[in-house]
Amino acid sequence: MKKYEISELRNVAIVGHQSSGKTSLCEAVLFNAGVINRIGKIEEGNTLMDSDSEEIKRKISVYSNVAAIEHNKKKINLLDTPGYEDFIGQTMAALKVIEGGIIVVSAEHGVESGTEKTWGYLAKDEIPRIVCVNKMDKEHADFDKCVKDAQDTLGKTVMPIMLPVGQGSEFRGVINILKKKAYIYSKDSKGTFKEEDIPDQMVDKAAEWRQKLQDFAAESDDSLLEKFLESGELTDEELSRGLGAGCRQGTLVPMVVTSATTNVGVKQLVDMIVEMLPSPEWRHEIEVKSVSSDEIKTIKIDKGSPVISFVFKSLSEKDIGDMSYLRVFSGEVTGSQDLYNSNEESSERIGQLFFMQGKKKIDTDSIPTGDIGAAVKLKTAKVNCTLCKKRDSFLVSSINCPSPSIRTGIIPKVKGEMDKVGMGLHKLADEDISFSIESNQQLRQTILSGQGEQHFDVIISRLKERYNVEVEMVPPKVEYLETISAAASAQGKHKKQSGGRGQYGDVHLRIEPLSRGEGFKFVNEVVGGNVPTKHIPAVEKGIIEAMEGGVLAGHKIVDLKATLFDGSYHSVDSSDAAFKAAGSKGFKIAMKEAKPVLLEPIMEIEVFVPDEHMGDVMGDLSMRRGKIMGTEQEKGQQRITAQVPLADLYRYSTSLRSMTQGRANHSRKFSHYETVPHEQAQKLIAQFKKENEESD
Ligand SMILES: Nc1nc2c(ncn2[C@@H]2O[C@H](COP(=O)(O)OP(=O)(O)OP(=O)(O)O)[C@@H](O)[C@H]2O)c(=O)[nH]1
Ligand SMILES: [Mg+2]
Repeated sequence: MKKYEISELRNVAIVGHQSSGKTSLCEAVLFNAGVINRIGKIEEGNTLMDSDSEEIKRKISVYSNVAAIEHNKKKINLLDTPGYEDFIGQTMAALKVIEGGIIVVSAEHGVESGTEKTWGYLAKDEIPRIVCVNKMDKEHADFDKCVKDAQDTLGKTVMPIMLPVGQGSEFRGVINILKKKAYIYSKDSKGTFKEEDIPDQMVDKAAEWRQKLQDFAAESDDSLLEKFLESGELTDEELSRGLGAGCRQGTLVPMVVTSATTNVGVKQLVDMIVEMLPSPEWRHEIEVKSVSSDEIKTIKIDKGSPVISFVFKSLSEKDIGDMSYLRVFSGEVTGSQDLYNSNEESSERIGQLFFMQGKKKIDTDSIPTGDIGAAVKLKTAKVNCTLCKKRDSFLVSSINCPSPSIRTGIIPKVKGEMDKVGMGLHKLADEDISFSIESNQQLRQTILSGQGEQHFDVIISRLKERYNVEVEMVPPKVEYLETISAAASAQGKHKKQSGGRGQYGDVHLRIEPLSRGEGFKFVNEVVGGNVPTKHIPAVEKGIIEAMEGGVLAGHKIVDLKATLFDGSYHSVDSSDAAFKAAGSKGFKIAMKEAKPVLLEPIMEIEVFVPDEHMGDVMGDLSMRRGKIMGTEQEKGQQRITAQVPLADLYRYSTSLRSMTQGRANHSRKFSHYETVPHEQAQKLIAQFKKENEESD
């Protein structure tokens, strides 16, 4: 593949709601550009972008994949992203390395939750974008509704630049409003078309939009405004220039229309990518941090600037090797170059380099400024690492990925394979920044935190395929605690006489509740040396050890004060060990009398939900024993704050998504511990007893 100057490049992410046709659209674009010689189908599992076994099995995109086309002397790197929120980590990685976005909308469904979310991500970074109304050939396709929907929910900046000729099975071409021409496609999905005059019934509509676009273009550029006021008309070239500038400044979001599977309108979409979306120079500069000084520097996006390349994806597979996908922000990455991984603080020798067409590798001796490629067999490069010259040691900021919102416990199907599972998971985590692993010693459970059920399914499937271990998902255990709700006193006497020196320790102690979070306090009130001072720390140690496993369900005991107020000793048989045992014993007896209770973790959650789903979400929260702390209107939706027991939040993300068609989301953080209500506690205690009996 030819190498392109920075001004000739376009890095574009294809984003949008699940199943809107992103991958199919890429397939048509790649076919028209001659990269592939037949149009693959999702149903047949033979598309270039969804070529991974997980994607073929599920018939959805799971990874962000890259492929490039050459069009009108420009190179377009397409990044096809998954629409399912479960794979948001992949989408966010793609958004880190592009300067333009195509938001694909289904012509049948209009703006959906995934449309709004991806629009939000692009808008936040002010990334120029185009809205593409796809599936125009579907029976219920409704272009006018899509325009209205987009203008109402995304904003008036969205304006059609193409109009459909026909709708549903009649959809056969597109009208370019700027050029005042119609392009009528062949019916064989080959993407060939004839230029024609705008059909009579569409002339007025096209003129109406052209007028609006003209007004907009004139307003966005002073020199055009002057011309417009003078002559009342802009040339095609002037109009296109004004609209392109508007798109790059974010004041205009052009809307185009396609059918990916029948390959209609796709050529005009690609024309618009080249004309409207910017080259990588658009960023002008990139902010980096120096590893040594934490100082922030801005580096000009330029061939002559220091090398700054960023790993946004890594893949380790038998058939293609260990690949690190690189976006070169400045300078140039060349084969046999010595670079430095600033995150891992280690040297990297660059070897073979490639441009990627899905999983197909095309050799290159360098990746120029602004371009995207991949390096093979880097030693330490993981997703989010910056590769640059050692003297620079720059760090590019990390991919902005939402923190994992759902958890599951996992256990190996074959006992004793936990180490193998752990190793596999850590390797997968090098490639996927959107999940985390926690080995909880206290609970004796490995807990995965991720983005959704499908995300877990893919991780588990990968573990089996790559590392040959099978695991099962189990509900994550909750870290309960125990405490007391009343004061109690007890004697603990440890006395043994078994030939030779005996053991003797005797203590009287009192325990009293403390407030939540106060932990443990030990007070010595012994008078007259009834417990010799040197053995008192042993008594405290005995109590602390006994607090490790509570009397109700074996959980750690917290929040109490223990006072040692009396005891007795034996001049020969008393020892630290005997007093420690006495301390433990006395404590356990007192515990039973002190009305022990279970404590459970309470999470503070924030739920963002559209007004119409508010009732369902509130009802569900109260079923989950949630206490609503407040609700307020924020950015056109409701923000609910609530305190909910962690035990009742299992699968919350999944049920929230299904209750709201994916339009709500939540975040959570630990708040405090609270007493478990009596009925619930009895169930937990019974369950603990049963598990104990089973393991005996
Ligand atoms: N009729 C029709 N079907 C389409 C069109 N585009 C896509 N489809 C179908 O819609 C389904 C989803 O298409 P994909 O290309 O996988 O959609 P996607 O947006 O990539 O999906 P995810 O990546 O999983 O979010 C498949 O069954 C496609 O064949 C279109 O323009 N017309
Ligand atoms: Mg897809």
